Amino acid sequence: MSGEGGRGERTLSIVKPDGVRKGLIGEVIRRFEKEGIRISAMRMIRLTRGEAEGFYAVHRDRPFFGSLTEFISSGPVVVMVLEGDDVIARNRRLMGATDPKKADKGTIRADFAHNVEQNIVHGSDAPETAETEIRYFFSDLDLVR
Ligand code: DAT
Ligand code: MG
Repeated sequence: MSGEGGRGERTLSIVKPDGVRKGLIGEVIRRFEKEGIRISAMRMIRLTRGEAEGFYAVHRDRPFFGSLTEFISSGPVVVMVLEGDDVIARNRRLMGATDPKKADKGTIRADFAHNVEQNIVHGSDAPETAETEIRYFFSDLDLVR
């Protein structure tokens, strides 16, 4: 599948431990379905600290890395592959800004996030990172065609 925009674009979504704890798995999925975003793979897992550090390796040198990886490994998460036209940007719009105080009204983070760290959902930010992140959790055999 091409990493370019348009048809068949895909992205990784995660309902983070706070989203699972708050009972928001269904709410997040409902928002995807309402937008016509297709889910082509989905699994519930609990990341080890090491797996969380691998996933967030790009943020290794940030001051919040320790706290972020502790949080993301603090409970089960739901990892999903989303597919559709322009789905990377569409998912980012549904999520809202990283900091819920700056997120647009009606976005997942504005509606439910506690703060900049406990912000309910993850979404890939570009085609290259989407492919890397999908590979971190899923093989081709996991993806519904
Ligand atoms: P996003 O999740 O919107 O792509 P990001 O890639 O910049 O945001 O950061 C990844 C995660 O790291 C983010 O969801 C929560 C955490 N994070 C980012 N900035 C932070 C900060 N200033 N303080 C604490 N955690 C932060
Ligand atoms: Mg990011």
